[in-house]
Amino acid sequence: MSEQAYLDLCKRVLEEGTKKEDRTKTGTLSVFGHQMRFDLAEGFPLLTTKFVPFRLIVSELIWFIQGDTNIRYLLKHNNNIWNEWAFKKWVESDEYTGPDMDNFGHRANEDPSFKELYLKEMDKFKKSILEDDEFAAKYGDLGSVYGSQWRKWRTSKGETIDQLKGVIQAIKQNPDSRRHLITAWNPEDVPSNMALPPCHTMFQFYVADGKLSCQLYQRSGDIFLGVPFNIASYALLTYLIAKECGLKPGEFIHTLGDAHIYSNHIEQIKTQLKREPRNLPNLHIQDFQTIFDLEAEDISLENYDPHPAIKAPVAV
Ligand code: DHF
Ligand code: TMP
Repeated sequence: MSEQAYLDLCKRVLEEGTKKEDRTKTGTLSVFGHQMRFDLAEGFPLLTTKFVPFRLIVSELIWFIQGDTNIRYLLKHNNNIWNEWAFKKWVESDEYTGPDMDNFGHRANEDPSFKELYLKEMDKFKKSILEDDEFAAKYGDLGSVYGSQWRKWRTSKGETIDQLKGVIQAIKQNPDSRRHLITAWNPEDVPSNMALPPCHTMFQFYVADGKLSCQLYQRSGDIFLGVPFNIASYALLTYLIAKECGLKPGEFIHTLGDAHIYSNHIEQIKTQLKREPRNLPNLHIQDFQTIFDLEAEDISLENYDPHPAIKAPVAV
């Protein structure tokens, strides 16, 4: 059961992690440098020790694949995982005249009456993104995040590079190459030009024995919230590219830099660790020509039987 690699990471950080302050002022337990391996033949690596909302992972990945960086697409798919970072740009802008939303992440966790006010402002924000084209173009866009770097990397000559298309073509034409690499970390864009500098910074594909493997270097991993999504997202991307290239899925290797558990996620992780992992689900993908034509409805899971969801606040 390949979920064990994730549970081992949780245990390691609880046992060996160093107390470390962080940008969000939440506080973490952290280790530096950790590697997990998932054999994709064993099933799809979506955690079963808590419910992980697979449909959000699918719509986020399709958003990346299509080169989109505006949360409007996500909102249309009822996916709210990037809202806070767009909202932050809005409430910090000169045009915002509503109630003070300074430090909304922490205040919403601590003060119920502020939380109500915040949720109201957030609802207004979401409505404007969905209904007002001009507003959406200005405040829905997260900047040069993943979709933009994968599909439209800007060169010094003012041209763009489609890294994803290039790598898929290279896997088909020259599978043995050691250069099947995509990078999202553009030093020119960090930190001014993006909502959040990329966490999953670089990934590489590898073909051997008719199987496609992928290794990700993630500079920073929120073990309870982000990492389960990241594992499933890159596993899904590997399945999709393997299918397009006529290969079988091999391994997903997840290498983490600063791997941390936020101080307000410790109890949740302990609850999760008491649970018995179940069989992994299976992935079902409709036939397709290229991954660029895929829609969220083309991808589904079979036999996903997780333990109940566990809630936790996200550090903004
Ligand atoms: N910031 C931090 N501090 N941690 C993150 O994991 C993170 N991830 C980002 C953006 N910024 C981040 C993008 N990915 C959730 C999962 C992934 C994600 C953002 C948020 C999340 O909150 N997951 C909840 C369910 C959310 C829902 O159902 O809408 C979960 O319980 O998994
Ligand atoms: P940082 O930029 O200060 O490292 O903060 C980013 C936080 O978001 C950190 O806790 C890692 C987390 N994160 C993930 O774990 N996975 C993701 O995919 C994203 C976007 C963020």
